[in-house]
Amino acid sequence: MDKKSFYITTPIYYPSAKLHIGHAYCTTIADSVARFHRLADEEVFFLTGSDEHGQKIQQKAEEQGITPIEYVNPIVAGFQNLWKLLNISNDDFIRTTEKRHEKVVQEVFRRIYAKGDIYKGAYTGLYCTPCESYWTEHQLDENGCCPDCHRPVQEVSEEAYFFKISKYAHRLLKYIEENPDFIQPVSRRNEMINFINQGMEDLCISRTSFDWGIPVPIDDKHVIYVWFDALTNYLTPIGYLDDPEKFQKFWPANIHLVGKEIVRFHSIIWPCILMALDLPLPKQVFGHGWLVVDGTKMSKSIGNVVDPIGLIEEFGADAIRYFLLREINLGQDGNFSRDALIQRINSDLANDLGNLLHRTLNMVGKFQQGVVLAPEGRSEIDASLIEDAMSTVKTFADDMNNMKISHAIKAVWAFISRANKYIDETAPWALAKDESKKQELANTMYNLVEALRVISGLIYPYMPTTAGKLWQQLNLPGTIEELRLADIEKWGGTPANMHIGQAQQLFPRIEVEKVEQPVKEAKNKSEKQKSKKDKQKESQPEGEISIDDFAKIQLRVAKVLEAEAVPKADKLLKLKIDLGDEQRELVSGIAKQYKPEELVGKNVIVVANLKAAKIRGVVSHGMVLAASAGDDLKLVTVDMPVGSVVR
Ligand code: ME8
Repeated sequence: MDKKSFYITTPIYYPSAKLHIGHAYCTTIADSVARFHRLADEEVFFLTGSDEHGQKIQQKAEEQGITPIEYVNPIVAGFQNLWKLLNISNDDFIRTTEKRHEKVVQEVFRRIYAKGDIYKGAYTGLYCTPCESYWTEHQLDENGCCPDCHRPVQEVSEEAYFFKISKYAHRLLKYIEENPDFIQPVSRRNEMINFINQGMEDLCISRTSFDWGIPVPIDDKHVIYVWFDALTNYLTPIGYLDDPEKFQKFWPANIHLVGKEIVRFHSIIWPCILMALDLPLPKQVFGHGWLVVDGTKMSKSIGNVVDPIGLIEEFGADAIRYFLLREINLGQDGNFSRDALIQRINSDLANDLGNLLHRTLNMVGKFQQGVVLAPEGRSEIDASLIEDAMSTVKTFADDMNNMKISHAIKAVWAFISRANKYIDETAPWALAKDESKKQELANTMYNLVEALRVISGLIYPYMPTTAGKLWQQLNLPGTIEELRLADIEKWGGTPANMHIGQAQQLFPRIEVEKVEQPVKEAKNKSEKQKSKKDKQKESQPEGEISIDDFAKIQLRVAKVLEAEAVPKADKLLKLKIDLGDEQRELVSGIAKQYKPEELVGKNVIVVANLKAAKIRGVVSHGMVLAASAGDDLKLVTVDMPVGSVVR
């Protein structure tokens, strides 16, 4: 049976400046969607590229005394390099200056002209040079400027070719109304309906005032106006003119993913061009929001442009990809902040995911000499883990099919937390001490490795390199690229008697320089959460927390292995503790009440999932519980095995 096909595009970017993290955001979204559909065993075509013509490029080249192609070549090479560094899996990269594209644009012009939908006229209008857009009077902003960039527009008058967009307005409106998924999110759809209802004028599609463009095939005084040229890129690489079979497979496109400000071009002008060509319309135009820095859109003039290459070098591509996809609800604007990025790396990647892998590999190594033994039977806890895994795969697939990317990631991370909790609930270190619990231990180890196998597939669209590392460290057969959704929709794909691989750190924890840092972040976070809390307040008396709030705190029994004073801090002791499956260091303010030697061997209770902080140069990873009254203070001790969960 033929595979289902899936065609996704990003916009083609202007080589007028270096790309910033906002552009990387758009391409990363498309990449995660393309990778998901490959995982779902579909035949995917993922296109990105560069939009190289137009007056602005010509002007910049002239300013530098070089030709336009000399100007764009190194910039476009920079785009391609960035996509490589970011692990973008595009199947083609289209440059609008390529011959293959010129041929298609000219043919599209010829066909529509032959049909009578392109005519020559005179254009007197308002033109925004930076946006390369014509506007009508009523579209301008309140200051009479460009409604997109708010810069002044110029009145221009010249001979030009026009495309009879007005002829298609009624058909387009009907199509939008009958196909609710065509323009997403809904807010953009409503905007477009309003736009069409205001009345559509024919579109000027040629210019004579510059020559950096594709010549109009019937009149070489004119070059084709950029949007007519740019939008047609979506037809070029899928064989519109030269490979009918390929074209049949991939057209209409499943998703044109674009920024919110260019939804209009994709959901109004582009469908009209397609209707004039008698081609079916794309299934969806999805308008994503902007990535802003401190609430402002990135711009060179403001000086808040974030360079993705520097970030990739510092934190790695997967961490950046994860942050962009997780942090921002697709369709809404989202804020980029270094602090938030570091917090995500530490809590979600190093802590949640890294710890799960590390703890699992450590325990299989320590308790079963590195061999994953065959499971037999299932406890209630096992069954609930498995049920959770399978429902997570389903949520993930549904969400990814519906472009709810951050929602899908949240579901995956909820499962990662669930698997970490499973370790606490089953307490394998205790099972390992009891010969009669050998099979129970084998089952637990199997389930953890199997959960990580499923997780590798679930994180693959977002963090392909990390997913591959996970796969390798588990030593699973084949490669992550060969894995298919169907393989993780069933529990039990990990072969029994498999030897696990070498454990290596996935994400080093990024040390927070100052202790104040987490305080500042916590403050920002608490401000953001304020309105949420306000809502909760209505149903929850002040000072009370819900059971869900309490469940966030992981309390565990730990044995103090070593204790020593922290230099130049008379209240602080540095403790080394054993949590059963790992050892850690933490700092505790108990030096006034306890001598170091009194503490060694004590079983204390520790907040195990407290965010790490640097205190007097020591990274403290957890907090010991103590009861205090005035100056009197006593550690909470308990006679239970190390690693036990306190609830
Ligand atoms: O518009 N956050 O090219 P472009 C999120 N050549 N997305 C952003 C962004 C930000 N801060 N800044 C830019 C063009 N983008 C045309 C497209 S398609 C046939 C022709 C996004 O390089 C922007 O929203 O100006 C747009 O989708 C894309 O980058 C390309 O912008």
